[in-house]
Amino acid sequence: RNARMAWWRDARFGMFIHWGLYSIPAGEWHGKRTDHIGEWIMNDLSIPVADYKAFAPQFNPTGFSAHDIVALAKAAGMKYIVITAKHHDGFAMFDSKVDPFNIVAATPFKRDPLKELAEECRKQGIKLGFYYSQAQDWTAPGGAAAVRGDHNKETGHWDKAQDGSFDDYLHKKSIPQIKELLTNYKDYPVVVWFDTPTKMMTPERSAEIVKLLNQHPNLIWNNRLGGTYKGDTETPEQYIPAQGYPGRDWESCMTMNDTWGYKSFDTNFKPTDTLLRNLIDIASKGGNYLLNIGPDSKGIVPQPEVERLQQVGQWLKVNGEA
Ligand code: FUL
Repeated sequence: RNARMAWWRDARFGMFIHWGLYSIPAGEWHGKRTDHIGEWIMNDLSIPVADYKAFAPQFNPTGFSAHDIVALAKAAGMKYIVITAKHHDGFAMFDSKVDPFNIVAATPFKRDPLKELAEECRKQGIKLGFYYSQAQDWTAPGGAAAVRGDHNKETGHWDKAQDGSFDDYLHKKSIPQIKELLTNYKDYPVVVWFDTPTKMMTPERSAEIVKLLNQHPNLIWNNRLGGTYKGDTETPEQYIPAQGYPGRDWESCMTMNDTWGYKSFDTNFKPTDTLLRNLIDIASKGGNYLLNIGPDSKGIVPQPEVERLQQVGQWLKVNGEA
């Protein structure tokens, strides 16, 4: 375990990327603005499955450049990237044979950003990990949904199209896609970042995924898989634990504004010195800082995020060991 964690413990600073179809509504749908995080818009505004899926043919992020994003992470002094391979909306940002609701099969873009990032990370010498929402999936029949608002109190669903068996979803989509992610990108991912297990990820179901993960002995995964699995890393979200986590590896994930997925009207960006103080605070307590960017529907990283990352990198160059 110590050998496996060594690079991660040295890294201190990584880039989180939340990017998906939700960058198209960008926080607003049919004249309604969500005051919650952008990648939750489908759930928060109860968007029907068919309407949400209709974003896919509109998704053509020709401004996406794996080269530029990896170069930006490097310029910032970051040592790894973790990107949303599939968020709760169920849309796969990678070439998936398991389910056609993905960026290659369902959009005019037809490219696999994970593959392009993997190639660039290899070239530019930084690590790559994948975020995967293993339980919540709001567009696949049977997928889980956190119970919110006036949705079904048991399933969290708001559309008949979401009806189905969770075990079917798990065995026909979630686990097969995790397999794809673990095998289609050569030496990557080095991290799998699970999220929101919900009550559906029982110990038995979680164990099926652990079996897969164990076939990749160098893989690092977080504490959000489910069951009683603690994973390798604690994941404080949007805060820095006062005392760190003695005896545990941990990573504070944080946004620069108030959303993970792009929202056109969220301009509440933290100043660069706050980001630097966070990095220093976290590093001094033995943790990692996973700082998020949210590319827009063209694949472009918002300018305020680019500027801040460049400034952090400049500071590290002068004052740090980067
Ligand atoms: C949360 C998710 O529900 C958010 O959308 C985001 O991905 C964050 C990092 O984790 O729990």
